[in-house]
Amino acid sequence: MRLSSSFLPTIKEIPSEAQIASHRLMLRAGLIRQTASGIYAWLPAGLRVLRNISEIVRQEQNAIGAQEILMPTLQSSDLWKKSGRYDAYGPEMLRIQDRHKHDLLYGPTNEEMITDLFGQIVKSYKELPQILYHIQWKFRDEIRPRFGVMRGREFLMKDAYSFDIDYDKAVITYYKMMLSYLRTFQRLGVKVIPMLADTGPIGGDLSHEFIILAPTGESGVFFDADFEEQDWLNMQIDSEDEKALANLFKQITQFYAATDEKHDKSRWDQIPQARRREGRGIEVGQIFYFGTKYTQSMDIAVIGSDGNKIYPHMGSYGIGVSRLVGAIIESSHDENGIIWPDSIAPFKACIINLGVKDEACVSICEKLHQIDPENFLYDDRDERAGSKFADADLMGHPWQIIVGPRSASKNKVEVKRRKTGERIELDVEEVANYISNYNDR
Ligand code: P5A
Repeated sequence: MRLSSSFLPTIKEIPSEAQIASHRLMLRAGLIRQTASGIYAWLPAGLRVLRNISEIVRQEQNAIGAQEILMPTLQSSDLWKKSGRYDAYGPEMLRIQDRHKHDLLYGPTNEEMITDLFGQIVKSYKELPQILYHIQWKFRDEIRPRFGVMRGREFLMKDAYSFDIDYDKAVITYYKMMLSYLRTFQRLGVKVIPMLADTGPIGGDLSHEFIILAPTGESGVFFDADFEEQDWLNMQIDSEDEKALANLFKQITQFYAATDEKHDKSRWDQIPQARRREGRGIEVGQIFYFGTKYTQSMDIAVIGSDGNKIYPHMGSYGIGVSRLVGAIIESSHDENGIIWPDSIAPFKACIINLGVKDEACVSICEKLHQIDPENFLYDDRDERAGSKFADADLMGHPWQIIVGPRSASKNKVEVKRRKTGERIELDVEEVANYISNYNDR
């Protein structure tokens, strides 16, 4: 993509409406624009990040046998009246009437709809377990939308729902999802801590939030410092091995980690003072086990092996895909701009042409651009070097390939790693290999 003809508007000034770094950077780097309070349009660079995150989430859901579907954003109120949540959900739910005066709503979550869908299709215990998920926009009429996409009104969520024959199987699915989440967040390049959490309007008695530590986070958190030392993912767990899953869960939960709503002072006091960590964090995911809450209230059952009705045990599992864009920036930026993890960067590299009127520069840039025209952004604008560097730093491309007249005459370019600032001079022909074989120390 060529910067001169693209829709990638960067802003030099600091937007006054944004209170936290990630919101400021998302506006300045041209990822989003607000269209109404808590509602955002995603511009090309932002959309690329959203898609990259979704793809990693999708791969890790598929890897544990979850199946992707797509449910609509609009739901009939009838389902919610059955479960009893239509009134209970309160003013956060956006209620709409169609021309026939039917009550609709813009889905804040999909427990009811999936339970109904499951009931239409699955009739026998033999068809269990099932894990279904979609990646779809949600609407919650938050009283105080703030921090940009972190607490939006319309936001993108991955929500998965599981159906199991009994409690024992359902908790295994819960553990499996926890493993999948740890793998997902690791691939996204962020450090998360699963913390015991309150279940709120979703319900149930077992829940964990996945928290990225950040001083601007909205959740108060308490955890054992030893938690940060653990490397669960090196344990090589097979997601079909029930014993290994239960063991992972045991290992994780032996360390104290809780959000403020679930903080247990007596357990806290037993942790040596030096290991107690108190702080703030951003909730990028939450998982729930709520048993038969919805299957029973909506009377959705399967036939068991003895011919009797069984209400499947359910869980639901959310990842805030759009919130993650803000949360990742919040934990990965410096004074000059965003520092994208390679796995989700909108562009792998930016080719910075410092001599747009110099034949050698232009020809080298064109050649480099051909390595990967989709993922190498080409800054071909006739601008000052300083403002090109500033934009590349602001947009956070993992690599900058700097092409200036002096080195271009010797067929050389400079390659800069955004994360470390490390620079190296390379022959033009070496660039592709250098970037693709690079390992961070
Ligand atoms: C689990 C999936 C649920 O809704 N039902 C389906 C369950 N959980 S949750 O914790 O309420 O939401 C899941 C994740 O969505 C993100 N999120 C938000 N992101 C941006 N703006 C919001 N207003 C917002 N509300 C929730 C969070 O990352 C949350 O963990």
